[in-house]
Amino acid sequence: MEMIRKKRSDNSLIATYLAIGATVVGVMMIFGILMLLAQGGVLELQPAAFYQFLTIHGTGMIGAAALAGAAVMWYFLRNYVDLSKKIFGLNLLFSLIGIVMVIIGVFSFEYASSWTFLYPLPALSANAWGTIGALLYLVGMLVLGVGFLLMYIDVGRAIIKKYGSLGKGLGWDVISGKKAEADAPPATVVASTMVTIVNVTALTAGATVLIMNIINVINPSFTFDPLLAKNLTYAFGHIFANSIIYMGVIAVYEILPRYTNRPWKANRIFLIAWTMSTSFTLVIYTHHMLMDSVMPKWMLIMGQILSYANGLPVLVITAYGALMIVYKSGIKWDMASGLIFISMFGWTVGVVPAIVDATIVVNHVMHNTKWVPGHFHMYMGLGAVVMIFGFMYFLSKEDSSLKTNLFDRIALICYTLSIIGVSGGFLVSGALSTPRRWATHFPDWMGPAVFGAVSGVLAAISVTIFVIHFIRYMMVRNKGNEGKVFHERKLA
Ligand code: HEM
Ligand SMILES: [Cu+2]
Repeated sequence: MEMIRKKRSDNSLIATYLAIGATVVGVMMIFGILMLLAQGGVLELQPAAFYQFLTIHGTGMIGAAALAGAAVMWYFLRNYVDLSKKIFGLNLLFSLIGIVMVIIGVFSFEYASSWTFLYPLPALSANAWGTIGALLYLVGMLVLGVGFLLMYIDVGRAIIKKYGSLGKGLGWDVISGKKAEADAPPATVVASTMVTIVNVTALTAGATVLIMNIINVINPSFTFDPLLAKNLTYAFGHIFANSIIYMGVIAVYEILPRYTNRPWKANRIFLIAWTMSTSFTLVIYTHHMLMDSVMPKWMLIMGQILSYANGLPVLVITAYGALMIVYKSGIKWDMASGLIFISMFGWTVGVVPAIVDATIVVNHVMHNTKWVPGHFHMYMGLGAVVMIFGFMYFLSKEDSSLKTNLFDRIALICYTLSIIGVSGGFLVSGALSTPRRWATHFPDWMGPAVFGAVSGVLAAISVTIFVIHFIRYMMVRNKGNEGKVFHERKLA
């Protein structure tokens, strides 16, 4: 009983993470829609404003989705290892401070480097923005990153304490045959270990290059190697953005077994897949460097080959596992299980154009086109973020007696179609060779942008419905004992 009470009180912090994350995702969609309307020639928008929107949209989406993804990981991981709630709370605080600084930097001081802040752009803006804007943005990102870094260090500590090492968290002793498959770490622990390894690396690289940028903004005579900066920046950005889906997928591993009464076993193949994706994720950021002819050729070739393979092991093992666990299980479809299943579809479909783009020959033609946002909007918008929405419905069902209604179900269908529309619009634009990150488009390029904007409106409305349901759950559970009564009832 004590345990349940403690967990229920932790749930309110987890719910706060999710409410903030999902709300920010919804608000950022509005900036996405405005950008598409501007590109589509429907809305008159100053280019400077477009790039501010681009910056806040990219930063906000990745930051908010990572925040919500961390909540999914934390909710389930605490059942296996002893996590620090203080540090988890601290991460939220740091993130909020960072977000506020970024918002002020972008909207009050017109900072607009896009979320990739590629050196030396923060300092060299041709007077588009000044020192204060750049500092607010860069320091804000640093604060945000430090919060996440602390959290992953705590997660790593807890996993090492329980399992002996991060290698054992990935099940290496099972892979090597020293331990039986039956004693493999749970899927949640494996995924959390992977994310800890890649994100501690990513955040360290990110903090390093942010600090170098900050010094360069304050004192322009301090310069550093732009190629090193680009490597560090993409090591951060690529890995951190990727890690969201690897936190979200924990919802798949935990929720589907509860709905089907079948366990999700971490067998040897599963463990090997996760170890492969761990190492690939760390090195394939080099696919962002394919245009940098000064990079060592072997690195680019490696980046190319491994990019094909990057997420595939985990994706295949998870998609296959999800189909197997659901097949003839008599699963009850509701909002949570439905969203989780759709997320597997979005992830799978979104990876295909990514693999096409990772091919050097295609990359030379496609990389700076809207083909790229086309694939990542699919696997972020219909993969990672949907895992998070699915988890939100799961939590509200598990933790209260709040019922879903027809609106929720309509929103699920509308959301799915709308993200296919947004991503499809980007992919068509890419096939027409429309460059990405251009504030204005030629008339030939405008059609798919307008189509994407209309789809985007549908997505934003759907997310609003998801968020309203979740806020209602938070209100119900704050009202007092309802949740507790529910829990006791279920346990009885
Ligand atoms: C209604 C849904 C959405 C719409 C209408 C939308 C729209 C846009 C647009 C117009 C761009 C700029 C494209 C260009 O380069 O010309 C963009 C970029 C981007 N979006 Fe979205 N988006 C949506 C959802 C999302 C979601 C769910 C995520 C991630 C969780 C996301 C993450 C990003 C990122 C990371 C960029 C790249 C920013 C950059 O190039 O610096 N978006 N989006
Ligand atoms: Cu990448």
